[in-house]
Amino acid sequence: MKISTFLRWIVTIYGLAITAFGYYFLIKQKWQLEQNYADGNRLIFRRININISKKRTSDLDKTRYKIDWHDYQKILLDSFREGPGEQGRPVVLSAAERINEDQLFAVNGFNGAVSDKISLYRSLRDIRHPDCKHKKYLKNLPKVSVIIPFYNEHRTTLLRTIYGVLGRSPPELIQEIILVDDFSTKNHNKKPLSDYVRENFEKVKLIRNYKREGLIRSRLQGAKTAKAEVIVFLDSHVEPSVNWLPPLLEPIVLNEKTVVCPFIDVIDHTTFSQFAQDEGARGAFDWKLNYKRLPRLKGDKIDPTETFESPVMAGGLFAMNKTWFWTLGGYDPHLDIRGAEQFEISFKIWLCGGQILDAPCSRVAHIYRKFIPYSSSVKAYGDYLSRNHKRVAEVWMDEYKQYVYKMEPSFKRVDAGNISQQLALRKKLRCKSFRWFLEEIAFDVVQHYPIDEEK
Ligand SMILES: [Mn+2]
Repeated sequence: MKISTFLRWIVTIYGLAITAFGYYFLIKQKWQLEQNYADGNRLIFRRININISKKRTSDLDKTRYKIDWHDYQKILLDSFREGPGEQGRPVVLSAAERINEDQLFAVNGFNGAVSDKISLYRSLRDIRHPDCKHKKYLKNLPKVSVIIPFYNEHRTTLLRTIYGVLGRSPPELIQEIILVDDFSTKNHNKKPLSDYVRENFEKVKLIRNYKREGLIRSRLQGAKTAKAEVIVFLDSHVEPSVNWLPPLLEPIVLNEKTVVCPFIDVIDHTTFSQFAQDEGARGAFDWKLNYKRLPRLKGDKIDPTETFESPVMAGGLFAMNKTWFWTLGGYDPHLDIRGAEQFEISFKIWLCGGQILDAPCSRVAHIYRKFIPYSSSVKAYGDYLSRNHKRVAEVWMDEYKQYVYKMEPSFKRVDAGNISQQLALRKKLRCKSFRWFLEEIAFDVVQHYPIDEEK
């Protein structure tokens, strides 16, 4: 073999090795990007990302780069916890412990004596879909102000709500927790609570109403003082589950007009055991404006960890961009106490260009009371339930309000008060018609609750 042929071989092999290494390097990089940007439907973006400059990549990182937000050390520590109610297990009281049981049940609508036996921070069972347990979310998530209004809430259920939020959220995402006391009359909600909050929490603020305003205006009060980019509303007797927060926030980063609701699990009012309500449903209404749950759509079930559209939110647990909340005027401030607010905000979000998603990987357990322990009529506000519903029907439901009045004639007789501001807002934001909502978003409501239905 001539030396020149030998050299030619060497050069060729060397060239091939460099090419192979180059390919290996590219494929490895692509694989890493796919890991980071894994999202199933962003294949095209991933391919493009390989060729873009570093600066461009860092811009894209804000909306593409994902991490595992789970705190595995904490999860492990929680799994070792033992004691009454730990791991979401039911609690049984001894005869001696049952002395106050009836009295505490009567004033709360749930078993306050059982609550008092459970640690203020307790572990829950992880009942999320297995695929949620390693799901990644955007690294760049906004901070939140968690707003928790309360009225005569039992001491330990209120504190457990706070410890649950602080214990199972990434600390860097919690700007503050805002407690709004709606003029409670129980002594422990007054100075003892102020003292406890001051001595034990850095991030918790307590603001108080000077007369009974109700849940709706209390939420507005909290939102007014909120400092973070995103506000999260919670009830005062909930226990957020593991990694509940990132799945609520990511969809808001991708579209700031998106409002995201967690799955709401059940804490039994008698034993405080924790269990799932079901595998999720889409929120809707009947023509008396009762909240109803409709089956999920077949297409939603392809990926059980993915968010899905819901026409009406379940209650008052949701995350929302603060600016978007105020663009929509918050809640109608003339809705008194409680009732119809979930319809008002849901109709408004959809009709005025936003969307509501349910996030199956975000779960918050909630105590559903056995009964409402305080008088549901607040004298100063008269028949506020009918008036609230009528305001919503008049402002948002167009010609469809007549079906509500047909099914619930009592609404027709009440005075809705001045709705000119609400109507002006609807006009200013150029919100769509209720017909559009029924055709595009809540398209199966009429199938389940026909509009010509007689009583
Ligand atoms: Mn509640």
